[in-house]
Amino acid sequence: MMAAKLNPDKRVMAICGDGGFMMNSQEMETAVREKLNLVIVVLDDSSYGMIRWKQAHAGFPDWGLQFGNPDFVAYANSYGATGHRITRTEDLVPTFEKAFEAGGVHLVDVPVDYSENQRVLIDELAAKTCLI
Ligand SMILES: Cc1ncc(C[n+]2csc(CCOP(=O)(O)OP(=O)(O)O)c2C)c(N)n1
Repeated sequence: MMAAKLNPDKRVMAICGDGGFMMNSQEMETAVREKLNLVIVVLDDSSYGMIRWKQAHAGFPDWGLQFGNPDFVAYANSYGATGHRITRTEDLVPTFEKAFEAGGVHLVDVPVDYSENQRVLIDELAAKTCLI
């Protein structure tokens, strides 16, 4: 929010996990009141995803790391911001473009799928960095 405040002519995007976002989401009121130009991306997996994934990788039971979310589009709209939901990958960039062009505070709800984490972040990364 401060980046947007200090740089009103630049495109500012906040990329948040759904868990982290919901710990401070009431600050959308400030962003709207301050008339900021800000695009908030919420990576929506209804979990503390990285913790869940790391714990699974370490062999711990999967417990207490999933939660329900509000309807993020309705939630953003209720603050006077503009909510968007991505349902197709090809809509992602055009939605960002439209949000930046419109100005004001936008929330973009982006469902994410961690099922490829093992392949991308462990197997392929290790191979590319000669760790195996
Ligand atoms: C106020 C506060 N409480 C708890 C934590 C511990 N913590 C660090 S990351 C995390 C989970 C974040 O989940 P999310 O934002 O959904 O990110 P994901 O890993 O799913 O992308 C938590 C609970 C924290 N950093 N701050």
